Amino acid sequence: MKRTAKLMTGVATAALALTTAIPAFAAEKWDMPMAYSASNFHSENGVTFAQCVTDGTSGEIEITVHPGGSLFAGADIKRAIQTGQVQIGERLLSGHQNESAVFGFDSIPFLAPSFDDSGKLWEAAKPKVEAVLEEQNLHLLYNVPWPPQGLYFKKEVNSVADMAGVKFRSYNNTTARLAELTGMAPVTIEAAEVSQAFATGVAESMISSGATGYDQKVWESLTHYYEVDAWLPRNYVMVNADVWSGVSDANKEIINTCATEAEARGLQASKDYTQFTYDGLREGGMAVGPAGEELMSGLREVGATMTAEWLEAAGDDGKAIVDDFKAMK
Ligand code: PCA
Repeated sequence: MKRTAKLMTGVATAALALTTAIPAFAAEKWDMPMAYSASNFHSENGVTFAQCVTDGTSGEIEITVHPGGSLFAGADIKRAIQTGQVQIGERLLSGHQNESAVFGFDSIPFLAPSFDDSGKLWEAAKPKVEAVLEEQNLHLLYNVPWPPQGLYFKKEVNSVADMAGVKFRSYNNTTARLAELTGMAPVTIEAAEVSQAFATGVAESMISSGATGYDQKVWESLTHYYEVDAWLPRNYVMVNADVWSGVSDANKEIINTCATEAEARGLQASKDYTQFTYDGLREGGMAVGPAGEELMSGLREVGATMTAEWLEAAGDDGKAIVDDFKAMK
């Protein structure tokens, strides 16, 4: 009897709390798919951004993050936002160079291999990228670079010749092309699936950041990480343009503030994560260090070919991005 009374009190309190919590407006719920694991710094940053929007708009816009490709796989996220299946989401735009070569500006080998250069390159590319996104019904909120890209193997590699025949996991056109030009066999695999791919032997190598290798515990299958600093690709958080135009000016301002904060916080996390994850790979048992001179010079040759190919594909826009970037240096 006593127990029932206690229970009823609990229910009554909960009901009361519910009534007072119901806001006077119709709250909008936005789903935000993200491709990378929940523990990845981009995903953690996205969760903080989502909370900032939910809090800042007093729940008028409530964003729920779905990390790890759980709602849409990486390759499908952009289309899901464009077509309004979701309101917002994050995607690596260089995965869509088939739509516009401009999206590949952040994956050109050795053009902007440091955080500093990558920031300048983004400044140069921003108007062009935003223009393409606008045509695709997308509004960019913020973007964050991955740490510099290096090579993972399950053997010692000292030259491009040592890469021949290796099964190579790619994540965009650039990485697939790199594989082709170095005699490797590319296979496209989402970051969330790489540990499985390495464990089963579907792939035995990749180019990526220390972050993705660390998140995916690749030391369980791989042995070597070579710092190459090839490029710093970016993740972009985009909102459907129709959804965005329906947002009140006050809420747009709040979201923009949250986005500016997320961009700065994400950049810092990316920088901090670089060394942290190299240390983590080492603790996992991998050999981590700079690529040797012979390997680097071979990669630079391949990089020159890839740069020429990108400039050809991206035409005047591509040339303008590279020229503007070089003028900033
Ligand atoms: N991680 C992502 C993209 C770049 C990176 O560092 C990946 O490997 O898919």
